[in-house]
Amino acid sequence: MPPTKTILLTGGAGFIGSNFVRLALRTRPDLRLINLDALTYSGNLENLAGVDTDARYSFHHGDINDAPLVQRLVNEADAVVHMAAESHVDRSIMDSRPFFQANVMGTQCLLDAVRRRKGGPVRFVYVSTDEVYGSLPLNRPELKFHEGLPLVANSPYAASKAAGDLLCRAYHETFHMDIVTTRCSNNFGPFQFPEKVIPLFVTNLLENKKVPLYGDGLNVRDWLHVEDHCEAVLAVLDRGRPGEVYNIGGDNERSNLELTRSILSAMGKGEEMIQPVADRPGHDRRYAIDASKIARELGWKPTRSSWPAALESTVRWYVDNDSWWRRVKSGAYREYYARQYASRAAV
Ligand code: NAD
Ligand code: TDX
Repeated sequence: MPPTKTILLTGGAGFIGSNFVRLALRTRPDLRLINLDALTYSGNLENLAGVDTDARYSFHHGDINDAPLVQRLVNEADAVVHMAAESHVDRSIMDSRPFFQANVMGTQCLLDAVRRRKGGPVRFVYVSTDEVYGSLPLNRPELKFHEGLPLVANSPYAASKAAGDLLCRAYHETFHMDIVTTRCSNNFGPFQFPEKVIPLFVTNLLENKKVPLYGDGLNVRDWLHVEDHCEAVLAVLDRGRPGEVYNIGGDNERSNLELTRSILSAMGKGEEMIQPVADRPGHDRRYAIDASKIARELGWKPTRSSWPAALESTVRWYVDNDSWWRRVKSGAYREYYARQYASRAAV
């Protein structure tokens, strides 16, 4: 079947974007993908090795704030999936400016290009995050994030993503544009930049370094395999209702301590490798997702996230892809790591 639909994907050289490209090319012969990515520190064309020669895929090196380029690519597309972002909470605490440039101004630039698209606006899927809802208490396990909650962002990263959510809402209400927003929980899987907790801990252990656990280690995250997230985004692209928000989650809550112990056990390491360090400022205590709306309306359910097998296969991917993470963990990464953990004294 020849492709019938062209998707402009932003941020396709990052962790989730590159997994989206792989999954879409493998499972969706009807789609052609244009990947627009600025190749910031976390964007890496190696993440696309092997699939980048597919005739249904093309890459454009550029910034989502480059209005003429964005307009040209939007004019060629039948839909936009917007994933490009500054994505790491700790970096947003060190310097929030790039987050507002990319996550707010970049989103606004894309929305304007879709509004002015030659031939009329097309569907715009905004990939947001559960962090826009703020934090849940540990002593109320029955509480979960649902789509009707107000946005209560606690980190500069979350505030920049929430601003994007509000822009999407405003463009839908004001200009009647076909915009759908997703809010997903923490992803894990291959090609994740080793500043995020799972690849950081696994690769530290492979280097025989300790793992820096923030605070009391009892903060909870809801873990979802990246391909489950990408399938949910495809379902929203195909069948999401205009103007709606869809939560995406794995119903897989783990404390950071529990996660760390699972990684240690998968790697045959002991608890002496845990280094407690000062807490992240404004550290959200618990994320938990009510994903019943996307299940009910779009029939999506996670199929790849069952724990501990999915975590163990992710650990194995980093063990087997030594040259990928060693290259990524060199150069400018070393400076970031030294700065980040110099400010987090061991406790
Ligand atoms: P990532 O940092 O691995 O990738 C981000 C990509 O965006 C990189 O390839 C980068 O080069 C590109 N990019 C950044 N600024 C750009 C700009 N101005 N112009 C063009 N490209 C630019 O991030 P990720 O973890 O893959 O996250 C992707 C999206 O999913 C983000 O929008 C993030 O907020 C959201 N999200 C992530 C998670 C998670 O657990 N990682 C969970 C929920 C939502
Ligand atoms: O060194 C560490 N030690 C530690 O204890 C790091 C990097 C993290 N942590 C803790 C902080 C969090 O409670 O682990 C948990 C997960 O941290 P991150 O991997 O930084 O993810 P998080 O802050 O939860 O945000 C992630 O999920 C939502 C993504 O980075 C976001 O892009 C996404 O929106």
